[in-house]
Amino acid sequence: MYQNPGADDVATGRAGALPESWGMTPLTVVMPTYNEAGNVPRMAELLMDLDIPGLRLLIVDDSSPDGTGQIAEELAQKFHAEDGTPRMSVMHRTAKDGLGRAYAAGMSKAVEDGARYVLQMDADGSHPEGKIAEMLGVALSTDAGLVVGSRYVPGGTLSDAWGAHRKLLSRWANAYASTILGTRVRDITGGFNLWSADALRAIDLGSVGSAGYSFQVEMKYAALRQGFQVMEVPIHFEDRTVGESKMNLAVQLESIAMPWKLRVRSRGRK
Ligand SMILES: Nc1nc2c(ncn2[C@@H]2O[C@H](COP(=O)(O)OP(=O)(O)OP(=O)(O)O)[C@@H](O)[C@H]2O)c(=O)[nH]1
Ligand SMILES: [Mg+2]
Repeated sequence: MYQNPGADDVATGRAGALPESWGMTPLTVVMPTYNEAGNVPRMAELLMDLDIPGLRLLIVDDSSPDGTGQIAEELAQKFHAEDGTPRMSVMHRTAKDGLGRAYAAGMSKAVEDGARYVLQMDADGSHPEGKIAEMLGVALSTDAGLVVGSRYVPGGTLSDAWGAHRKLLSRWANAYASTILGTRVRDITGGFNLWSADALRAIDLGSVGSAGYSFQVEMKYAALRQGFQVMEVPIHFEDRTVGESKMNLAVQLESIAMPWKLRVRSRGRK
């Protein structure tokens, strides 16, 4: 039986206990990085310290000028499973090619290598690693194809460091995409998502068009269109404290256009 975390655990984001066999489930965390040298060591330690022995970490680095890829390689030497196999690996890509493309490449590799579940996670500490056990527990106990770490279900919260303007913009962007697409996922723009390998195979990552942040919306819409059950688990979303944001105008414009593109495409298929 999956044990629900208590109210305190939900508030603090601490891990709920998973049955031993569930903790052995092959789960790969895919983490795209671009200039995250100040964050990657801490993230790797946090993930490896979780009581989830089946968890592996795949860093997808786009040749970060600050040496993130090399730092990650050195870290990867440190972490091994009991049978001696590596728990952490690094995929090196040649150029900065967008968060969406990095995710598509890393998630495909994770599924090819045998992951049963794949978790998307940013490297900047925004996503609570203490919620991973709960998300995996929900996936295993409900058979959902996608479990969203959600800022916008009851219990979900945003960093206090975000001013009212930024909070409103985030809410608005989320409402914009879900209204155009007619979906009921509360956090459709969020980037902390656990996928079953079956859902990822059905979606076909090679067919995903988003280069940047609209990847999150495109993927969730594809899961819904394929008929997969989607669950949402409340999370607290922290602000980045180390390093710089990679958000720029080009990816913002892509995010504005993408819901319309997806809508037109899906109507064409009806
Ligand atoms: N490999 C790769 N990773 C990227 C790219 N763009 C962003 N990332 C990573 O994707 C994750 C999310 O990017 P952020 O810059 O934190 O985006 P954000 O969360 O919208 O922005 P902040 O609120 O400023 O943190 C981070 O781990 C980045 O390092 C890219 O082009 N390639
Ligand atoms: Mg961030």
